[in-house]
Amino acid sequence: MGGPTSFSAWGLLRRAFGGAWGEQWRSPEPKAAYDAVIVGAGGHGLATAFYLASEHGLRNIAVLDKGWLGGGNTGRNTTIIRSNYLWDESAAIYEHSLKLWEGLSQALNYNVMYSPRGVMMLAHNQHDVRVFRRHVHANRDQGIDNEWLTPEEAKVFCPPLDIGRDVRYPVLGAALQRRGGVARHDAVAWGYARAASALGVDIVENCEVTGISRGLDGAVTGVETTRGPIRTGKVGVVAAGHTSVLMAMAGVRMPLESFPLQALVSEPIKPVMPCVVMSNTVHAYISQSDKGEMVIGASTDVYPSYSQAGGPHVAMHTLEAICELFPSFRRLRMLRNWGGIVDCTPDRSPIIGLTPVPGLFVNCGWGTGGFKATPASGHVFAATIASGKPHPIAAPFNLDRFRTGRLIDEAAAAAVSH
Ligand code: FAD
Ligand code: PYC
Repeated sequence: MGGPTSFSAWGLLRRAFGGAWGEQWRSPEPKAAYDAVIVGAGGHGLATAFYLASEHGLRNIAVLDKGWLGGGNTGRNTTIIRSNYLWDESAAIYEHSLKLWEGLSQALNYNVMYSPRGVMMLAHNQHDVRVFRRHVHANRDQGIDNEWLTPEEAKVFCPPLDIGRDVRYPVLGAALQRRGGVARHDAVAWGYARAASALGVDIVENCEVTGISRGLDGAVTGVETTRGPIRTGKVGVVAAGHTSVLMAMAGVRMPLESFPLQALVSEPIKPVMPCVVMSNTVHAYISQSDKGEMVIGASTDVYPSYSQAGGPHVAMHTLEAICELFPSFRRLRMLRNWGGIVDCTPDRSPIIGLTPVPGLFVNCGWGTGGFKATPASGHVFAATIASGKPHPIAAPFNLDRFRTGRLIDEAAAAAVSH
């Protein structure tokens, strides 16, 4: 993909969809010094910069990316948005996000195509039924919408779904969050980038951070990059998949493993799929994009890796599951597949906040589920960087929990960690 001056599909897309911004915006040369530097121009990094500038008045800031903005997981995910998590800490941050999604197109003056078409999570065995019903009760206590459907009600909500009893994974019921849905991932990156850029933020592409410099007192003094050194007293690392590598540059060891996670899309067809369906037990989820493609996601590979392609057998398993749940999709041809690198913590919950290095902040560990968190993640991380203190919603997601043992064990509570 192209850099700032090259002729590329990305450049064409940006000009086509970016409107006035697409015509005028060029990735700038980095300045010698900034008040804060954000490493990673994914949705989370761009949202952080936007809220730093719009809510905290910090405008002399830069977002650096080794590639192009939105080229990481932000531009590779299946865009499922929901807030139906079990534990109060998780529900609080994902619901904060869902509320921000509801007004995001207006806030950014950019259509992110947020579409609350409902996310339905299928139960295939007694364990699933108990887990999802527990989620429904917990969410209602938390003031979050979630309801239990019988198989027949699930079929009414999603007509292509097969609820026959003679399949390998019969549908025993489903949890439905009606306010859940999807958005256009590229538009989220572009919308935050355009709004941050308009407030004076420098977004510098093709600028890899290769070192983090520290003073004699141990505090951050700047970053080394492939486009030269930059001085700053505040660095926020938001580089999903590569966090451990970056934090090691400052001598901080992270409790993270990186895995490939993949997705694929079918040829486009007329609208047939009215909602999002997730089946954690058989590891498949599906929705239909506004272009008509079926957007299908698989589970992570079993082995850690930095490869941006998942194992073909993982995709095959997913397609088998989709064909069984939706027999009418069997004849669809798959058009393309791709992968991203997600970083996962032992409790499958994110890390947001301060680090043992003064001036160094980290936001990572969103694993397979950080797209939906983009607005809230940026919002609470910006407040944390600006004040030097954890935002109350971010506070439970501190790095120290892996020393104290106060984990947020969303992974153990759900059928899987998605
Ligand atoms: P990214 O968008 O990956 O941004 C990180 C950036 O850091 C990258 O652009 C990278 O180039 C840059 N970077 C890395 N190292 C350096 C360096 N040394 N110097 C400078 N820059 C650097 N989540 C959901 O909520 N719902 C879903 O349906 C969903 N589906 C998914 C499906 C797939 C196939 C994948 C891969 C992920 C999915 N996710 C989903 C997860 C979600 O995509 C991520 O959690 C989220 O996008 C992370 O956003 P980010 O901004 O932190 O990371
Ligand atoms: O977190 O909802 C999710 C999700 C769906 C697919 C990948 N992650």
